[in-house]
Amino acid sequence: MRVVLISVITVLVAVGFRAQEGAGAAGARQVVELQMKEFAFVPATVTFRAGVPVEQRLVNRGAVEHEFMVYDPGHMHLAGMDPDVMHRELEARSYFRGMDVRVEGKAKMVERMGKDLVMITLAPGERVVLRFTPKKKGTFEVGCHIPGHYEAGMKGRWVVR
Ligand SMILES: [Cu+2]
Repeated sequence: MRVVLISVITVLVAVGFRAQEGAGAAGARQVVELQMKEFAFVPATVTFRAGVPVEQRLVNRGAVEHEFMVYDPGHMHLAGMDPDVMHRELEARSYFRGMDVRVEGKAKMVERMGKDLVMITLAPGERVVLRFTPKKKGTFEVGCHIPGHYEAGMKGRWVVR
């Protein structure tokens, strides 16, 4: 059992995460902290294993508010796009569509479309925990679309293997 656990931890640490053994029969879970600041997501790439429950901590360590959205950017050119058009596009392309995402903690805003998580806005110092199990595999984008932030480099990669 110890050898198996160490192997799991080694794999998850290798892709940039701390892993903790879940309580009870649930088994492994992926614990990730994603920080937001001016103007970046840290780390710039987060990688998940599909099918393994995630505990994602999202923290705003900046001095201004920031948004967290995850979506399939496709071939869209987001820079310069009309903000309302872009927001609707990103809602439709949200990674979390059709998923059950729990958000715990105080956030300035948690936006859902129906039951689907679309966006989380955090004021400086706020932190939340998201719990979900990723299913769709691929490479997606994390972005903050408060005017000027994305253009200043506030985006990251969200990889599910
Ligand atoms: Cu931002």
